[in-house]
Parts: sequence; structure tokens; C-alpha cells
Amino acid sequence: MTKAAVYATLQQPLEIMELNLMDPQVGEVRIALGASGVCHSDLSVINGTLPIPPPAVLGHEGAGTVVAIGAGVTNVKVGDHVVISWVPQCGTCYTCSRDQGELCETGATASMFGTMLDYTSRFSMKDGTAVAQMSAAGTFSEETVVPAISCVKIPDDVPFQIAALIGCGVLTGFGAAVNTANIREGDNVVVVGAGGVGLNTIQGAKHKGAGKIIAVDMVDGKLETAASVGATHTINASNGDAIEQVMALTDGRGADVAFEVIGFPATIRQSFDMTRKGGETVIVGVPRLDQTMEFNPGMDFVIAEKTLKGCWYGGANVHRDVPMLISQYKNGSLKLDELISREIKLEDVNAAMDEMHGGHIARSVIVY
Ligand code: PAD
Ligand code: ZN
Repeated sequence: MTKAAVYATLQQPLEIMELNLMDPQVGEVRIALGASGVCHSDLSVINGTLPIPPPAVLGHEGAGTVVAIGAGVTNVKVGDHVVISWVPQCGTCYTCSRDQGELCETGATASMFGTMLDYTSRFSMKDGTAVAQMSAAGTFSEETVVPAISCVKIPDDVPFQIAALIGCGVLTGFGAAVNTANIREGDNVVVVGAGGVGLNTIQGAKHKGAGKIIAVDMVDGKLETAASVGATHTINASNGDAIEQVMALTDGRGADVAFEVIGFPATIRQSFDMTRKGGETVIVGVPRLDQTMEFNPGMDFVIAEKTLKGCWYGGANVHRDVPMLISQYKNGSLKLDELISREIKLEDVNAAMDEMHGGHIARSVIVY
């Protein structure tokens, strides 16, 4: 048995309950979670933006200790500390071998379904009802079982709270700037939405040698954190027209690269309109899957030569990027302690989601 936070009903708080957890099967690993971040995507499941059928153990940003391995597992052993990737990445399929591990043909579908690679889940209720696990992970639980190819071994001296953040917010945000976008040295960059993910996009832009890094948010506390991790300019979008303010900071031209890290069509449009001719807009925020937008292909894309692209999981190869991010954290160039606003217990997860919109909370992290 393990204690977990279960998404049972749309728009309702998660329910803390004891679940059965099967032993790891072939190619699977059982993990005692050390920590799990609370990401906006978890909230997006509850409010219907990301449609995962309930019941499901949420949580996809986690790290912990391997407590058991199934047959055939060779990449980790009992006692290893690991970051859990929310897309299992095999490293050998068509997309993995083209450096698009985030779209791994072996793991991505199971991740969307919230199952293991055989499309069944390892969690169940006392009455036997199967319980899915978000992103083949389910880190809002004391223990979970994940595919071995979701595990990236990390050094024992990295705190689980930090490792957990790397598992989603950092890989996604930093990767959007470093892997997905094409930021050249001195480029002016805008990041719209300076939450747990966007703050890492700011750090990725800094790593790429961007010139101006302009953070846009509606909460002053978020903008203060943005400045502390590398934003050179901040704009509170509730004070005046944010597009005009970006234009004023970029000689009336717009940014070379703009990132939308919220997930609304209106802010995607805003980010696109903040992008200069010939520039690039990257959508990282996940809008409701039934939402559509209109563009003028001639004006927006042909004549203005703009590029609009999506970013899934920071375009990350987790087996390459997790060790790289850990070494940057260790040498002080990647600021992660600053992103942990507070540590909470599993039972406090609903309050953490409610508070995602307010104040200074960059990330709440559950510590087990
Ligand atoms: P968050 O809630 O920590 O941050 C969102 C930020 O946007 C907050 O700081 C808000 O204050 C700010 N904001 C909200 N509305 C506006 C507005 N109109 N103008 C300016 N700022 C605003 O969320 P997060 O950082 O955890 O996640 C952000 C998005 O990224 C969310 O849609 C999540 O689902 C998505 C995500 N995508 C991937 C991916 O692979 N593409 C991975 C992880 C998360
Ligand atoms: Zn996430």
C-alpha cells in the first residue's frame, strides 16, 4: 500500500487515499519518492485543460530512491537516486535517434495515457479499480512504479527537492530556450509568464547569451524572482500595454525570440505580436486542447517571416540533459534553490494548487 493524492472528479480537490501498488514488472522500477514539485500541468488535469480520465494519481515532477527493480532492468539498481522523466525515453526509436526524445515513440503514448508501456497502470484502489498515473509517473504518492527508461540516475548529494524540479519545470523551461528555440548571442528575448517553468526559460536564455531578457507577468513577486534569476527587464502586464512596452525596449522592432509560458490563446497572440519580423515565437504553455487560433498566413508568416513553434518537455533528451543541468546547478550557474518557494506535505497539495495563481509561489515542493 502507498499513500497518494488521487484525481477522482473533475474540478474537485485531490483525495488522499491508500492505494495498492503492484511490484515492478519487466523493465520497470519501484521508487520511494523523495520529493515532487507541484506544476501547473497538475492543475490543468483537474480543471480539464489536460484531459486524463480519472481516477489518476497526479504528479509528474519527481525524484526518489529506487527500492525495487523488475526483470531486465540494467540502467539503475536498488538504492540509486533518480529523477523521473515524465516522458519515458528509450534512446533508440525513430524520434529518439533524431534528437527528439520528448516525442519518444516507445514512451510518449503511455505518458499521455497515464500508464506503463503496456498501457496498464500499477496503482489500484482497495476494490480493485485501476488508477492511472499521470505521465507514466504519478509522483503525488509515497511510492510509485515507472518504466526504467523514465529513470535518470543522479548523484546522491543532490537534494531531492532540487532533483524533482529538474524533472519538469527546469527541463521544460530551460530546454525551451536551449533546445527548442534558436537564441543567438545578444538576442532580445521575452518570456511571457514567469512561473515555475518560465523562470527556467529565463535561465536558459541567459545561458545562451541573450542580450535583453524581458520577463512579463502580472504578479510583482514573480517578476522579482525573474530578475533574481536573470531577467534584465520586467513588465507587469496589468500596468499598461505589454506589447508596447516590449516594443519600446527593442527599438520598436520586437523581440528576436518570444516564449509563451502560460497556456492562453490571448497570451500566445501577445507573444507572437511581441516577436520581430523574422523572429521566433515558442509556445510552452499548454492551452485547453479544444482551443483554436487564427493567423494571417500571408502577413504573419510569409511576409513577416515569423516562426511559431511548440515546445514539448523542453525538447529534452533527459538522459543527456538531466546530468548537464545538475552540473550547472552544482557550479552555481543554474539557480534552483531560489525556485523552491516552500516545502509541503502530500496532504497540503490542494492548497498548493489553489495558491499557484497568487503571490510569490514559484514552486511548492512536496517532501516525503
Ligand atoms: P505557473 O502557474 O507557475 O506560472 C504561470 C505564470 O503566468 C504565473 O507566474 C502567472 O502569474 C502568470 N500569468 C498568468 N496569466 C498571465 C497573463 N495574462 N499575463 C502575464 N502573466 C500571466 O505555471 P507553470 O510555470 O508551472 O506552467 C506554465 C505553463 O506551462 C502551463 O500551461 C503548464 O501546463 C505548461 C507546461 N508545459 C510543459 C510542456 O512540455 N510544454 C511542461 C510543463 C508545464
Ligand atoms: Zn510539469
